[in-house]
Amino acid sequence: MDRPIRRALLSVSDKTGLVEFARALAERGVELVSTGGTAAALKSAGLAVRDVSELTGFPEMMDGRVKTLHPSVHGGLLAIRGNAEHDASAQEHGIVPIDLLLVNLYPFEQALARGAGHDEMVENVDVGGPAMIRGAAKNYADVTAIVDPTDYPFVLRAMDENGGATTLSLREALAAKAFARTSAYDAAIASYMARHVGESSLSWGALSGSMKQVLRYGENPHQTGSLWATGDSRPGVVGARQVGGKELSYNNINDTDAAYELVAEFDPARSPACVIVKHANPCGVAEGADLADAYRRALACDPVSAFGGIIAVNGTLTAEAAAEMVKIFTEVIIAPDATEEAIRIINGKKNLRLLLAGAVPDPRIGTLTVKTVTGGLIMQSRDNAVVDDAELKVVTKRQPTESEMADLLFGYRVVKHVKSNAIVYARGLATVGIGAGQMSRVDASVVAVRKAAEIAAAAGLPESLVRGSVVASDAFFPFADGLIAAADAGATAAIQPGGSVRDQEVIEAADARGMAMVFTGVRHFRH
Ligand code: 93A
Repeated sequence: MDRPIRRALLSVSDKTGLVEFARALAERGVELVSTGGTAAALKSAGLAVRDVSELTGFPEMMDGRVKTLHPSVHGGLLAIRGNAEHDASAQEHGIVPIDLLLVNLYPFEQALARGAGHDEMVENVDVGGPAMIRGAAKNYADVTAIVDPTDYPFVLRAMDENGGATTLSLREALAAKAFARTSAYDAAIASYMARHVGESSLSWGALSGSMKQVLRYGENPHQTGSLWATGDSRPGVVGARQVGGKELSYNNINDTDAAYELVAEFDPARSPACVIVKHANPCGVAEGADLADAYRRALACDPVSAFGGIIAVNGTLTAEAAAEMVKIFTEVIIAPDATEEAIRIINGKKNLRLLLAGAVPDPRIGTLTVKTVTGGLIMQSRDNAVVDDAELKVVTKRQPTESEMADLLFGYRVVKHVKSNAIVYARGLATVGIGAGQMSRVDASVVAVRKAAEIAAAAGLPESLVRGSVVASDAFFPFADGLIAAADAGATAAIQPGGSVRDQEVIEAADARGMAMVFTGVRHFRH
């Protein structure tokens, strides 16, 4: 049986929403116990609250370094309710149960972000807070541990629906979150200390780097993360100036990099272009009359996936483009530059980050890429092959028309930046279907065609935009089936590296369907 919450210990540095939550607990008959600053905030709001020193019998001491580190607190959190031995110990030592713990920690990450000095960083290492969080989370069978103000309503609702108690499933979920929080917190401290003692530079043969930033976490909240600057001075996400929004996450950086590398394939002097990326893959790419037009056209490829995406453009962000972009939720926009008016529009969205990279990188420059493997790492020069430099060969009876050729080159620029196996359908210098990361090339095509059909249906178009498009493949079609699937879907021309032992079969299949096909001789695997 879940026991009603009778006593809560509140100890928070970030006091947002504290008073309202504490009042809601008090109204539900919960006794409030608090540390110094938190208790003061509650008392000044007129709430009855006991100081934690009443529980411990010790004053808060040593500049607050020792406030809650006491058996009265940890016994109250950790005692297993209904366990005879635990109950007896509690009885003997006058320890009262604490049923709910609300803690948020000394703001170590914020101190780091504002460049606080070392002494201040050390003072911002919270000891008592994580200990209590861990204790409460370990004892989730009986104790509710809250580390995030956004969870207040869930806790109150559960109490209201459950006779003043929370449910086991909620406590369990909150415990998982609590451990993720202390883990990320410790990771930030560990990375900071490593840097402090000089472990902030790495060198792997030709590549060396220095730590630029400890990230809140890695790809997932239980992973640590950090950002490193290397000798690669090409304009991009690492060197960019951020002019709005909160700190970038690991995934934001990864996705923004993918978006900017792809948009850099489009020469700004030749055409305004826009890329929208989700999960490191483009979900819409287009050239346009201007950046606003390019954005609208890129968005049309897959407006559903674009939600929460990353946008990259290859020219100075205009107010008109910015005004289009803020219409849906976007995580990051990266551009070489932006007008004052565009910056003002972007800054109107509190959490939207704008990165100004100064210029677009030259896609032909060859730097290194690195990937770790168990026991080591693999390194390679980056894929700096550009389709304009390739020796293109038309292998079919029919030559591509001028507009097919433009779309083929467009599609090949894009497919280079899509995870393999990759298939891209393009039409009118915009993507109309993208199939990414499939183990079979035919499946990549199926995904792209299905996506295009869904988009056409949602937009009320009479037929899929793949009909009359061209298809780009990041590697050769090993058999004719992939090409036939594209032809059946309505593609009129294809571009691919060629080089399969069955090339002849594939060419004959294209000829039989009146398709034009171009070989590039350059493969663009990307994993
Ligand atoms: O300095 S501590 O590591 N020692 C403690 O015993 C302790 N107990 C709670 N930090 C401690 N806390 C932290 O104090 C909490 O994690 C919270 O961030 C902060 C709340 O302090 P106050 O209520 O005085 O504002």
